[in-house]
Amino acid sequence: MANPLYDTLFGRHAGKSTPFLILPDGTEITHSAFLAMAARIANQLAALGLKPGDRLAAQIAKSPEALALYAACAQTGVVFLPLNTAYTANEVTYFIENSGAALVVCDGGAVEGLAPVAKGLGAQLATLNADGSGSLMDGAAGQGDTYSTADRTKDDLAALLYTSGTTGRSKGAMLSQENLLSNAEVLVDEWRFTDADVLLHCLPIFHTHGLFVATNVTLVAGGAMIFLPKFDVDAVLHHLPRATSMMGVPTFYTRLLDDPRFDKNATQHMRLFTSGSAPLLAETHDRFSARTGHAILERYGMTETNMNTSNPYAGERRAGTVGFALPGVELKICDPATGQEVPQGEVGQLEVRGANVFQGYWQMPEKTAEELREDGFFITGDLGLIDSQGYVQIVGRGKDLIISGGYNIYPKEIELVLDEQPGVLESAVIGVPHPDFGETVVGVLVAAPGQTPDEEAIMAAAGDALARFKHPRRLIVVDELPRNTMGKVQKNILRERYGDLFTGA
Ligand code: MCA
Ligand code: AMP
Repeated sequence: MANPLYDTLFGRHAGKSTPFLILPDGTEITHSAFLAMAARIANQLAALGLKPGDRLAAQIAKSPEALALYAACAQTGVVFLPLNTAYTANEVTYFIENSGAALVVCDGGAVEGLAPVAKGLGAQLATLNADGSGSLMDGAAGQGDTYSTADRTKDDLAALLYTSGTTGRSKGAMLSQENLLSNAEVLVDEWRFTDADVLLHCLPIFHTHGLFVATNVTLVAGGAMIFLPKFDVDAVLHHLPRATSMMGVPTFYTRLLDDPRFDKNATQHMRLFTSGSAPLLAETHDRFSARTGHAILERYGMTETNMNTSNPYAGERRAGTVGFALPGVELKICDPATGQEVPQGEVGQLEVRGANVFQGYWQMPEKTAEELREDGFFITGDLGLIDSQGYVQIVGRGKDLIISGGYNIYPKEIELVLDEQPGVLESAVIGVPHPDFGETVVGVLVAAPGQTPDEEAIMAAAGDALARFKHPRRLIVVDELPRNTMGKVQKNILRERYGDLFTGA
């Protein structure tokens, strides 16, 4: 029986008493204890009737048990569908319905909202709380410590990760075992991870960065993770001495640089800091080098593709660039209109192909065909160029997307909510520079004739519909939106007009 994902990430550590997770209070969970916990959950999933290929939607806090649930899905062949804990019940309803999840695992506090939803959609519900308690673990406690791993191939689906779209509806990116494994193995080599590594893990585990890049890389290498529930400057400074490496979004690094305790002394033992999910300002890269002597290694990826490019481990890690295509990844810069490659050095849209590229969007063949070419190249929607030394630079986005603190926010989704509000004729949502989050959300509204939009009521309505991190940080009422001759809203003009709302520049 074979199961490439389970065998490579987890099975290989069977019987090892080496530490895998180091918790904030110093408690250690060994590789074998973690595998036993995962097997108990796997048995429980089987007892609940889950079969290979079924989807399991999980909106749960970061905990060792939550990570063991991911391992249990790999072992049982169940497709793991992790969800941002900030999503509202409204948002989660869509994911359960669209994925046809067989089981929803949520925090006990969310049961009231989600139980009727799950019932209505024919899904079972189990709970897993931040402290590891709940009905899932109650059931697992009575189960055996070993599980007969489900037979799977590298082409079978391992995970479904939802990513929003410019149309406002999220799409489930289907990731196969091969997509995840090939990328983790390449990154281990490129970034020289070994079993001596201790990764300071403070990213959430419901997105590619924290779940696949950080966790899978550590698992392939056989190292350990200091597993913090979330990013917090004091906690990072406290645990840094035991770490060898850290992965983060730019906000982590700007927040650390704002603290004078984060200096050469605190970081001299570190082997590697990586950054991604959002552009790292060259200025942040330079301040980091000056303060610590470390050059942050910036890389570039997407939910649909895992990681595509990386600055070199040994060569120059160049500020403002995302480095070179990873081994096994082909990257082209193309004219968005024709799909033809543009001459070297010119700006175009990035397209990528490789074993890292996803299988398509769950039950959305038309969307898949729009973004995944027949020859296997994926159209990223990012604009960039390749400089004279081969470094890839991301210079902008062809897609209407805001990245706030590493979370992607699609303006369309917010505009749909704002447009529905009483007193609002129409809206345009833009991202503007923000000193902490990189970018933040601003809603520009046009009032319906003779009416005055009630900003408080609008924000309350947004609260029910949208996760907190998507809420506009400012609403601005204008007489009309700037439009081009085709009638399209000129967001670039709005971004210019309101660009210094939060930076005061
Ligand atoms: C929290 N809030 C946010 C964000 N996070 N608002 C906007 N953007 C955010 N990212 C809200 C909170 O709900 C709170 O609202 C208020 O902002 C202040 O919270 P604060 O305590 O400052 O936030 P935090 O809890 O410290 O979180 C900030 C964070 C976190 C640490 C930067 O957002 C984070 O861990 N981001 C990492 C995201 C990530 O992993 N992305 C990878 C995606 P209120 O005060 O009103 O309650 S994967 C990806 O993009 C691709 C594949 C790739 O290349 O990696
Ligand atoms: P997601 O939808 O969460 O997968 O986000 C992927 C998007 O994040 C990419 O298409 C880019 O726009 C952006 N991104 C990720 N890493 C970087 C980076 N290092 N620099 C600039 N943008 C990035």
